[in-house]
Amino acid sequence: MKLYDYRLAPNPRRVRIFLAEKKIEIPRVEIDIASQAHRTPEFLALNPAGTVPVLELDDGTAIAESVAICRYLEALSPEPPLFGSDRLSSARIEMWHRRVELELMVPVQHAVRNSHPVFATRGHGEGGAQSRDFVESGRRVAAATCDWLDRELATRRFVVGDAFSVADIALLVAIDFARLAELRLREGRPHLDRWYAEVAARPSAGA
Ligand SMILES: N[C@@H](CCC(=O)N[C@@H](CS)C(=O)NCC(=O)O)C(=O)O
Repeated sequence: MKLYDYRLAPNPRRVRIFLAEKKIEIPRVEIDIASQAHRTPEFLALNPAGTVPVLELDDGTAIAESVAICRYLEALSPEPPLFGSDRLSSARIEMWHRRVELELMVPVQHAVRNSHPVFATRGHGEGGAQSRDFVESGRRVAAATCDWLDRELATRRFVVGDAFSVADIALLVAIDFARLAELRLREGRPHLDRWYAEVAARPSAGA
């Protein structure tokens, strides 16, 4: 197997952290998005969506989408379980993972894409212009979600109970990525901050 990766991007980081938690080591191929390496015919043949991460299996099969890749790795190497260990924990992890993705990662991505200079011509406005509306709504939704998570994390160690899971990975990556939009999501949220300190100190966080 090998992972098509980009060091600076959030979605490949989710897979790198997942691999590190599983203690799986595989070769990485750096796809430099900044120089359009994800737009070459070779890469588009692998993933027509033109996005990283992509996991390429030994028989040449390509799996895109970070969660699909993590699901494959979980089936390949079930320990430690990061998608839950029984039907209730699996359902709760799925619930929170989706909330973190839809209510935090997506708005954070909207804010970054419409404010960071790297995306100057790839915003959500007319002709790829950056849109202040997307920045404002992204910031508002991300802040509201983090208020919610702060209240939740007052009652437990990780996003779901006492076990680190794929939902924690998504939350860590979203919070770090938000800094590109000048969003300091831990500020004024003591429980989220306490959670962050523990999760960011795991060796996998540097993967
Ligand atoms: N839903 C996909 C999103 C993949 C994605 O958007 N990847 C970004 C990097 S984080 C990318 O490749 N962007 C290419 C571009 O901006 O053109 C996943 O979870 O893997």
